Amino acid sequence: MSATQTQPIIKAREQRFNALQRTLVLIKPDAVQRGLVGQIISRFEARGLSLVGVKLMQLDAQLAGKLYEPHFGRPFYDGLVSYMTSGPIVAMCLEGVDTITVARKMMGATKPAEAEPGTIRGDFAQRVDFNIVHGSDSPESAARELPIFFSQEEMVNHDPSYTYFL
Ligand code: DAT
Ligand code: MG
Repeated sequence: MSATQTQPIIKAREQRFNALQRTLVLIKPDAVQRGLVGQIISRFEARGLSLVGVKLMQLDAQLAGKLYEPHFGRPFYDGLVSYMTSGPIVAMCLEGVDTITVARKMMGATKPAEAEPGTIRGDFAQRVDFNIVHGSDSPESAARELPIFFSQEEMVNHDPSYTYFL
């Protein structure tokens, strides 16, 4: 190879997509009612996570129960299901690098009093039972939760240019 020739730095599409991870994020009913949808989505967009699925939904008790099945039987479970069905939510599938960890960090601690300023809960929420966003907490949770909200066809395939360098 001559000195002027370089190795291609752009990896094959399949290889690049293997570096990406998808997660479920929900904007809960109180945040929709308070008009925070745009601000919350903007934060994830600004961080570089791609919106690959989005829908406005009214959950019923069955769907909310499916999402929070791991919490069934906890003292706050019934209240949580009533809260999640009290009005429309926005469901999103976000994609990026280490998306699950990044989205959870951006959301802040479950209890808003413990959430750092600069996080979504730390900036917009006061109560644990009205903590305005949900995010899958592990790859296993994302794999369980995403199909509750999105079929494969409802999630698009992006090819943002930053993935060329992954
Ligand atoms: P997270 O939403 O941060 O993943 P989690 O999975 O432990 O938190 O709990 C799910 C939701 O249940 C949480 O967002 C709000 C509600 N919740 C949790 N602990 C609670 C409590 N002690 N009192 C009232 N609601 C609670
Ligand atoms: Mg959780």
